[in-house]
This record gives sequence, structure tokens and C-alpha cells, in this order.
Amino acid sequence: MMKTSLTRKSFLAAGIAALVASGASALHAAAKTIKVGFAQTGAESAWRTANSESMKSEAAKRGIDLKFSDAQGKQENQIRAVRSFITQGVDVIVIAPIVETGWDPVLREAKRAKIPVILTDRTIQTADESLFTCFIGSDFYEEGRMAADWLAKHANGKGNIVELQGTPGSAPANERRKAFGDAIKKYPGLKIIDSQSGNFERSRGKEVMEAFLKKHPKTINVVYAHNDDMALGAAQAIEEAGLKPGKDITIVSIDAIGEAIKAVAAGRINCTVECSPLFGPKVYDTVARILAGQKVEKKMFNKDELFDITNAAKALPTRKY
Ligand code: GZL
Repeated sequence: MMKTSLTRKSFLAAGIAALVASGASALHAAAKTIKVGFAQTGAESAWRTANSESMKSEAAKRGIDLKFSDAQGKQENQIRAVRSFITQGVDVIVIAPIVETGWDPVLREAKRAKIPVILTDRTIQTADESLFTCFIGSDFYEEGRMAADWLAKHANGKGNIVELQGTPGSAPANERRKAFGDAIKKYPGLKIIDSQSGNFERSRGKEVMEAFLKKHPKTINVVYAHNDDMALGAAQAIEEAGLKPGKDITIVSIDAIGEAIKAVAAGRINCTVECSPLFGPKVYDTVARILAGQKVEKKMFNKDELFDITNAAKALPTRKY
């Protein structure tokens, strides 16, 4: 009897010793690689490029297995990507929803598969907020308000405005339009005389501005662009029409990409409100917290600041996108 129990005890001790000796490698083997599926909108703007870069480079830095899908601006491609992530059994799904509506069915499938969903960049409209774990991005309504506030202060409260809207149905376009419209109600002298989508794209922004200049000769005082790519396209159209962007026509924009801040410092664009795309680190910190079973805040807003002629040049050397 003694012999058998001794053998069993020494066998157990040997096993534990081997496990302790293997140490990191055993633990390492246990800590499996995290798999994240990211359904990105597309590559419509410089902002989007910076956002994709932040998500990809940070995943590589952290050894996260990132399944990246570019939906080329189509919601049905994003939904297809989410379904594929569910089939692959990723640990967390991240979505930058192109438009606000139509998400409940596929989010219900993710919920049934017990895969947490993080919304980044853009929000959705849903009656059931349990369908996503949290949102990480900017407050678009605040950005539109800041842009209008700056204009009211610098245009003596009057001017004919043309608006270049972002992607139809997207949260940034909807909220930036509503916020700006709400804010200028206080200034009867500020009037939006025309508004059209340029889909957040530079080339479309230029085309729409060319049409506005033809339709409203010598009556446009201000351009309000929902993003810098369209603002830079509009500035080109204004120049080609023989006018000085930033002087003959005031340009107010959002995103604060490097090229736009340079244009602000040069006086071609008058103001751009920041909307940081660099939230890869915050997304993966949140992924880690969710997988560790921690409760996370439902909405995490990035802090945004405004750039105009008073601070653009000083900011340039430290800008990261
Ligand atoms: C905002 C983002 C918008 C940017 C555009 O968070 O969704 O989409 O303002 C981008 O530049 O195309």
C-alpha cells in the first residue's frame, strides 16, 4: 500500500514540477491569441485611412489576430463580413457602421453566438442597446455645434452658407447637419442656401462645389463641409472659379487631418474641428477588458479640439494623422 501511494505522490509531484518548470510556455500556450473581426466602412477619406492604419498597427503591436474587412462603402458587405466573423468564431467583433439603420438582425446573430460587439467611429439606431457592448468614437453633434459656434463668432452672424454633407444616412452626416442647423438658428443672418452630399469624398466635394458656384453666382459666403476631404475639394473648385478660398469664401470643416491643418495655417481653410481616428489602442484596451469579464462604459467619446489661424501652425509638428 505504502509503495503504491508513494508512487502516486511522486508521480503527481513530478507532474506539478514539470508544469512549473514549463512556466511561461505552459501559461503562454494557455493565453491563446485574441481574434478580432473588424468591419471597416471602406477607404473614402484620409480620415478613414488613418483610422484603418491605427486599428491594423495596434493589433500587430499587441499580437492580436485582426480579421480586417473593407466594405467599399456598402452596408451589405459589412453585414456579410460580420456573419463571416461569427462563423470564424472570433472573440470580439468591431464595426464602424456605414449607416445608422438596418443593424438589428445581424447583431442579434452575434448576440446568439455570444460574441461581444464594439461599435467604433459611427453609432447606429436601435431600440435594443443590448445588441452592442459599447461605442467608441467622437461626439458628432458637438463637432457640428463647435463648427457653427466658430462661424457665428467670425462671420459677424451673417452669411449665405452652402453645406457639403457626408455619406447619406451615416451618423456623422446626420448629426453634424442637425447640430449646425440647430446652432445657427440663433443667428437669423446665417442662412443655409443649399446642401448636398459629397459622400465624404474629395472629388465629389469638388464637383458639388462647382455646381453650387454655378447655381449661386457671387452669393456664397461660407462653405460648411462635414469633412476635410470635401472641404479641400471645395477649396480647389473655388480657386478654379478665380476666387480665394478662406478669403472670398469662408470654409469651415471637420476632421482636422494634417493636410487641412496645413491649409488652415495657410489661410485656405478657416477652421477644422478635430475628430480623432486614432482609437486603435482604446479599442483593444476595451477588447481586453471585455474578455476579462469587466464591465465597460456604454459610450466612450474621444476629446476633440478646434483649429483655426490662431493655433494651426503651432499644432502641425505634433499631429499624428
Ligand atoms: C467620423 C467618420 C467620418 C469622417 C470622414 O468619425 O465616420 O467618415 O469625418 C470619414 O472623413 O469618411
